[in-house]
Amino acid sequence: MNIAVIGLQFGDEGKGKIVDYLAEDFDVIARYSGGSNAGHSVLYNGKKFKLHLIPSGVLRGKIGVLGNGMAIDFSVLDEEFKSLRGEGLEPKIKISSRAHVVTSFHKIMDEKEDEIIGIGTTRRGIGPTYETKVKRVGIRVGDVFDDAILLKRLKLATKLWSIYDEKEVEKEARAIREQVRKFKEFIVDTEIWLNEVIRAGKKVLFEGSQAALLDVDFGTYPFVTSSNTISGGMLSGLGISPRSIDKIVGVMKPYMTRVGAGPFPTEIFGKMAEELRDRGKEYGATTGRPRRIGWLDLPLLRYATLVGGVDEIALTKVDILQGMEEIPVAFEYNCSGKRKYPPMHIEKCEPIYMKLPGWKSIEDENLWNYMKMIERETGAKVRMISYGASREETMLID
Ligand code: 2SA
Ligand code: MG
Repeated sequence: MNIAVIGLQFGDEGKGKIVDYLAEDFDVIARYSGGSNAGHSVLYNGKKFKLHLIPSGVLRGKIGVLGNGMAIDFSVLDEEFKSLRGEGLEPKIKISSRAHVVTSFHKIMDEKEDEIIGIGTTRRGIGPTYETKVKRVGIRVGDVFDDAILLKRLKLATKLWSIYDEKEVEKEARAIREQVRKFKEFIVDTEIWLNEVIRAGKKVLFEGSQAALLDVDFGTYPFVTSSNTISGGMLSGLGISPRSIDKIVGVMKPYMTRVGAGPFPTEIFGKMAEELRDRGKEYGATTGRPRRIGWLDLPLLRYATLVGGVDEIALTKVDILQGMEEIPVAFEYNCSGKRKYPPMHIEKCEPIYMKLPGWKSIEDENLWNYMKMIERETGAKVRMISYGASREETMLID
């Protein structure tokens, strides 16, 4: 069985931990979208690792794939390698020759553009890298090994955005070459490698980054990331058949968080929000930004499980709400009539809340009723609950 793990909210649902937990049973962990905008926190041997590019399961000695759908910043990859090697871990990875390279010019553009657009991006150059990709002036990993192609693409991008002059283009080309060449031994046509591995019966875990509500097509556009983060993104982001994915697991928290700008109908402020932020350590793993906090939004959750084709749910961070008397949940929206699913423009909607009884422990019936409610509303089965950062604080449900 090959399974996929995706986020069902605005990111930071705990995908890193879930992937790490499941990784044991798999041979390969493959990422298909985003880049160093992602921050996956994983506890390993009592130490906390923040991974941005390398798939989480690699800590367990599995082979990690950085798929063609990714935007790769090799300076970040270098840092990540150094920190893992510092812990005596030698990451085994395969980097797609067709993934796009994030250059310093993409990062400059991200800063400049976000000042104007105001999405609140992570400023890691991800959006601009996908921009140059679809504009057909991007630099793929494999392009870096051809000097003429590399220079031509950089010059074109520079002309289009007038970021730097000719002299700087040469300097940038040298820097990119140097960074990417360090990883030469890991660069392959991952679409071929991965399909052959799948055909040979090896088990693959597909690791999502960001989340369904940040998907460029189905998220709260324009406040989204620039790639397809839902299950559909795996097919084009790795070059595999939909039939290679046997099961899709969605990860969610019993409350919600969001970093950056954009609509968040169930957002809360004040003391309660601060308390949950503290208890849940809700700060960006990449940027350290405090995350916005809100209650569970069922219209958005139903939508995310629907477009994500989610079969099973991993419910994380149940310990953070533990001890609360009542837990508010938005069951429907009121936006010129009641709605079960979100309309395109959710900022015009008023959430209609219900209060559910809180839980005092993992065994508490109220938690199990809450999970049944989620199953009823989404049609997906809750198969895992997580109640702490460590592996041991995870329960599988039959
Ligand atoms: P970008 O940089 O172009 O992808 O930003 C576009 C929007 O997507 C959001 N985004 C994220 N939201 C939550 N978590 C993310 N990863 C890091 C984390 C974020 C961090 O794990 O905490 O450290 O700040 C992530 N990556 C992108 C982003 O906030 C924009 O709203
Ligand atoms: Mg994160």
